[in-house]
Order: sequence, then structure tokens, then C-alpha cells
Amino acid sequence: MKGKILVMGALGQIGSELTAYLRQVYGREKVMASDLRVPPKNNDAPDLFIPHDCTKAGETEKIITEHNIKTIYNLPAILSAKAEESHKKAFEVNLVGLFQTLEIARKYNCKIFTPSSIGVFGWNSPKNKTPQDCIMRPMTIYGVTKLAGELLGDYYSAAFKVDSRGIRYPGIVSYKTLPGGGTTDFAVDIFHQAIKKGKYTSYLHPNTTLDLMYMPDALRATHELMQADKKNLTAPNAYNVAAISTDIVRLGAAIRNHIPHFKIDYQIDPKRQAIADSWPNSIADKAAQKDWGWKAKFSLEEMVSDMLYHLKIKS
Ligand code: VAH
Repeated sequence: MKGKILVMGALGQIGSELTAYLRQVYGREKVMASDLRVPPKNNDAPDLFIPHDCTKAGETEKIITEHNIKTIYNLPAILSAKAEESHKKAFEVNLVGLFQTLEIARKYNCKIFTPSSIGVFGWNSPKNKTPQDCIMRPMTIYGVTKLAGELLGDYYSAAFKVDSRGIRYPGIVSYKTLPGGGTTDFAVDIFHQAIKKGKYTSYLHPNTTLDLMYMPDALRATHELMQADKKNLTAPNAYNVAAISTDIVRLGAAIRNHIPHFKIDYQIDPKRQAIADSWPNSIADKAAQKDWGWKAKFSLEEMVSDMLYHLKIKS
């Protein structure tokens, strides 16, 4: 592949694992990593890490030119719950940062991937098997920035032939990083609490159903989409992908198969409950299946078993 890859936001939940995944595929030296934060002392490639504020176009442009970057994974984002606490910061990082990176992708002919989210759907989007194309009126700053980001990507694809691609990630579950301020943080924290305390206090109602996806599926979906032949991609930007539609009760039951005494109690957080209630219960991903052969591999039980296996080793 020509040029190098830059993973922006490389210390986040997706970024930290996508960087390692891409280095496996393309070779360590082909993948540069950048983030506003300082990498941990045990970072395995400090020589390939660059401190970077994605809202500063000059910094981004310097990295692109100095390292001959031809593929950008634009991951920096303030997630849904945290974004409601600082909507201006969320706008700057999620949308201004993206706009500046799209401009640089246009100027230097880079292919660009930007995560979208099921957060782009709103109260009046279809709730079950939510389709690729439907009404989308998100009422969170996160959803607004993600939907606007999709439209920006569509515009740069059409107006400037920038190869801009995206995926509407469900709540991603992984064991390598701690939750990062999202509404679906429960789906990560519950495993840590189950191992540490044998119990979890849920901030969402027991019957709140959401789409989740295990990180290995999310990484593979991202790579498969970026590898796909552009002429087969009918959805201009940000594909629906689906994996596991579930709720905290079913997630808890699957954990109880491994930790029999595990208990859940509830202290509802009205803000995150309202966000979760505005999101779909389940997603239809027909376009991704047809256009680039997408199919999730991990079931709820397989995800739970793998998460607990790895976290027990770490604990
Ligand atoms: C969040 N984890 O909770 C993210 C994600 C679908 C959820 O976008 O904000």
C-alpha cells in the first residue's frame, strides 16, 4: 500500500486496538499513532507515537507531510455522555477536528475513515432493525456531530472525490481500555465490577435494549470496509453494522453463567437513560452485508466468555 497510515486518537478505546491491528496487517513501521494524551510508559511503539491536537490543522498537516500519510483513521471524539457536559468541546473535537482533517485529506489525497455511531438515530427513528436510511434527528451533541460528520464525509466524497468511509458503531465492548464517557460504558464496566465485586449497579433501566459489538468484530468491520472496492459501496458514508442486541438483564445472565453469585442493582442516571432511550434497540445492516460481505462473528455468550477470560488474567 502506498504511503503510511495515521491513527488519530490512538489511545482511545478503538484507537488503541485498531493501531495494533493495523500494525499486524501492514507492518509496525507503516502505522503512525497520534493522540492529545501522553502514551503510557509501556506503550509498545513510542518511536511511532506523535503528540497531536486534532483541532489544530497545522499539527495534522505537519504529520501528514512529514510521514507521507495516505490513510487517516480520524478517531478523536468526545463520547455521548461526556459530550453533554461540554457541548462546545464535543463540537470542536468531533466536528471541527473532522472538518480540518477532511480538508487535509482533500489537499493530500488521503483515504479517511471516521467512526459514526448508532447515536445518529433519534427519538423518531425506527426503533427495531433500524435501517441504513431513515429519519435521523439526534438530540445529543454527540449524535449531532456524528450525523453532521457523516454528511461532511458525503460532501467531500461527492465534491472532491475524497475516499471517505465510516461505520455507525454500536456500543463497543473491549477489555483493553477502561470506559471513556459513553452511554454504553455499562457494557464494559459491568465485567470489571463482576470480577472485582461480584455485583454491578446499573445506571440504565433493566429493559433498555441496545446494540453492542465485541471489539474483534469492530476491528474486522473497519478493516473490511477500508479494504472494500469503492465501486461496491452504495452507502455514501457510515454503514450500519449489527452484532448483539441485548439489555443489562441478558448481559448479567450471561455473566452469571461464569460468576454464579453475580448480582445487579439499579441507580438510574436520567441523563444517560434519556440518551439510551433515544437510540435504536437493534440495527439492520443489510447494506454492509451486501456491499462488503459484513457478518458479525461474536455472540453475546462468546463475547462474555472472552471478556471474562482476559479480564481474569489481567486482574
Ligand atoms: C457512546 N460508546 O456510548 C459510544 C457509542 C453507540 C455508543 O457511540 O457514546
